[in-house]
Amino acid sequence: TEKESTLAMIKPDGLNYTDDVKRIVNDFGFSILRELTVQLDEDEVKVFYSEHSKRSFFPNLVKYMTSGPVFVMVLEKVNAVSDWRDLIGPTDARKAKITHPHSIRAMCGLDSERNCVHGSDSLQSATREISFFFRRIVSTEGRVSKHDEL
Ligand code: YYY
Ligand code: MG
Repeated sequence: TEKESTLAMIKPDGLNYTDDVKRIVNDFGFSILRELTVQLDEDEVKVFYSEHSKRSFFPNLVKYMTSGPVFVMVLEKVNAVSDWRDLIGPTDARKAKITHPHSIRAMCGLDSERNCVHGSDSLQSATREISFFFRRIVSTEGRVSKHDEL
């Protein structure tokens, strides 16, 4: 069983929960390979979320994601992609509060838009999203090599 890397992000309205999220990251055995606080601009959000560009919520998503800095982490462990998705819970934080009360979105999210955290949905997405933020990290099969320099 190989280690994987995934991209975790705390969205602008979740930054107050950074310590809580990092405690959960550590408790569940993830290694934090990279951390970055960055203010995204509209064009960057449009690229990051390009798969949703035709959705009616897209303009609001771009507004929300540019409303302040985000905190990004590359997390590594066996099964990192699906384990992180399980920890954050369903997209709609209102639903998360009912069906996954211990999830991160239940803790700090508000609704299906303002859901306070992101997690890559597949190894392929993880590779794309990690290189979006950390261009000079070369990843193979979703795994970030610790030997690559930033
Ligand atoms: O992967 P995940 O974040 O759980 O959900 P997606 O369906 O990929 O949507 C990405 C992002 O878009 C979501 O985190 C918030 C926003 N969004 C929204 O604003 N309103 C919706 N009805 C669905 C998604
Ligand atoms: Mg998604």
